[in-house]
Amino acid sequence: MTSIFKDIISKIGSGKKLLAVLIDPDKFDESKTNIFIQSLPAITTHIFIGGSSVEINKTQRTVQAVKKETSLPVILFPGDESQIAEAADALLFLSLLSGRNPEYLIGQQVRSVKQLKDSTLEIIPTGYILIDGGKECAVQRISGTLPISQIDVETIVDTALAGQFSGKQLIYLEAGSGANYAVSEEIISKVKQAVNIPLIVGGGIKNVSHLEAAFIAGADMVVVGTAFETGEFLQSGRLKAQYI
Ligand code: 1GP
Repeated sequence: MTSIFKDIISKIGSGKKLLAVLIDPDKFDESKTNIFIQSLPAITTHIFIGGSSVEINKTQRTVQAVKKETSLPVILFPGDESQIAEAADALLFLSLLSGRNPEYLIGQQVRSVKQLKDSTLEIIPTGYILIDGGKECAVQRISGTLPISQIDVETIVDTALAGQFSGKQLIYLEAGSGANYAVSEEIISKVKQAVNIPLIVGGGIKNVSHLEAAFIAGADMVVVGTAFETGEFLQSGRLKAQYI
């Protein structure tokens, strides 16, 4: 199989934009996997699976159910080391760079090695940056770290660049699942200008206009979770331009 990361680079290189739909296993009804997958818009390019805290083995069951119904790449977006499922295609190996809690910078990562060292999962080092989305989110609560204020654009840009300099292959700007407001276009645009690795943006993207604004500002991939769970995204109309 082609490397998921190389495929992302190649698609971005040819001017495409990517949409990842996030499934939180704890909120997902496996018996409705087929209906959920069929309902996804044609611009969906990836499925992310993960949550801040997921019941043991639920991630594995969700990955298996989803893989049966789609050929889209399935990428783990784990809240912790228990959410590693071999049946997925790749894993975002996240470091929470906005925080100063060693457990989420390197602790969970070291403990996951026993499971990952013989794994066939493609591991993609990802700099994960939590940005204030207007309310306390699960990442903030569980990691015990504070998000960076949206006003502090310079710190966000420097954090993203520090991630790139440390060898991360992706930067993920996260406003938190169900955020009141998404990462601003100014932040997306300034981070995009600063880094030369793919930029993922997620949290609080509720409709097609938010998605389009993030794409135009410079996001290479946008992640949408809650608005697919509620159906809000699908009712929000069509994209104005062709992105894929
Ligand atoms: C959260 O970025 C994702 O980790 C998606 O957020 O649920 O708000 O779409 P939403």
